Amino acid sequence: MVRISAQLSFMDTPEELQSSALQEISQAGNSSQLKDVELKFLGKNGSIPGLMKQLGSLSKEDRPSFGQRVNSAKATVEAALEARRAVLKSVEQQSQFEAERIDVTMPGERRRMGREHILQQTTNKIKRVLGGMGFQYQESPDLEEFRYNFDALNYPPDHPAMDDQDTFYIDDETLLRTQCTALQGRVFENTKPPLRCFTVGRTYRNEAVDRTHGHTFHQVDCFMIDEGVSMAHLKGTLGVFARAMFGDEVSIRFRPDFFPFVEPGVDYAISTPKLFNGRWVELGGAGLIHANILERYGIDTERYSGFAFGLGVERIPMMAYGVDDLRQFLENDFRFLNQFEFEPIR
Ligand code: FA5
Repeated sequence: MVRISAQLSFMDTPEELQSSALQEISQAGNSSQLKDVELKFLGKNGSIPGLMKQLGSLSKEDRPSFGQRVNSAKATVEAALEARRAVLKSVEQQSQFEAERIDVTMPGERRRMGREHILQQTTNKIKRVLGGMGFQYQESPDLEEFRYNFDALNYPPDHPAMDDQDTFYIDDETLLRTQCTALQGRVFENTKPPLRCFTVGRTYRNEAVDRTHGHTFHQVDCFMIDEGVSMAHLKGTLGVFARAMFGDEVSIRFRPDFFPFVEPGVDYAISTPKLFNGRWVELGGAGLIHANILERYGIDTERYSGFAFGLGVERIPMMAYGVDDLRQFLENDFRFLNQFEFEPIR
């Protein structure tokens, strides 16, 4: 290319700039490099617009043709930029799609499923069994009034039996219930016989904790009042309950025991060939509801009588699975808890 003027001789011609630009455009590997090339050649201070600034120093005759050559170089570079931009954009989009591609055939992330705690499973089963026998489930508070936990249950004031249950007192009138039997007074206040109720819940005692005694444990308490209720009804009910929990081969044994709220009172144990070589294992206490309690709530003892039984919920899975330390139930160690299948207790 012939230089068009002495003043421009040290500068590139439009054609030279065009060809450098086209080369750099073809070499630009991504949009941002291409943008740099565009700025370099066509930007405000770019080299091609820079040529136009030289127009004033050209002769009048040279100006139109030089201007045309600059414009043509500019148009060619713009077109090349546009074409390269389209190519790079599609390549970049493609790789973005690849990076963001979701493979719907990949297995999903498996969430760890929780399961009901073994004591909850046991509680559910108890509710189904007793509910199925016509006992109505009732909630009662963990934070209980002294009068329901003791007075209403025929404990004479300062009776030593209260000391058996080392109690967590909140104040003189309020305590953490030591036994679910505390539900009785709440029901008898408001419900006329015939009635059948039960509850399952946490109980608290200031125990010297060991393998079979917790400070926080769970009890079932169940009672009914109707005409002619006897120890035979109690034993029959406990037999059905025990068979539902431990299987048909279970036997049940009553031995005399004392609780202020029953007369006669028993403790009861079960035995089955499948568990502990058929050894008797104590489950809880039971008896006929004391006449003092019925009278206290205006229930005609000539007509009505009732039974009540209570037992420790932990005892059931301990026996069903051979767990020898009940502290494990509340330690929340998954290695222990995950051993229990969902519907385990037959
Ligand atoms: C009572 O609590 C009576 N309310 C039961 C009752 C109800 C008798 C109705 C008569 C009529 P006792 O303190 O024995 O009784 O407890 C009953 C059962 O709860 C025990 O046999 C045992 O299975 C469980 N239990 C008692 N203390 C603990 C403890 N610290 N840790 C775990 N289980 C316990």
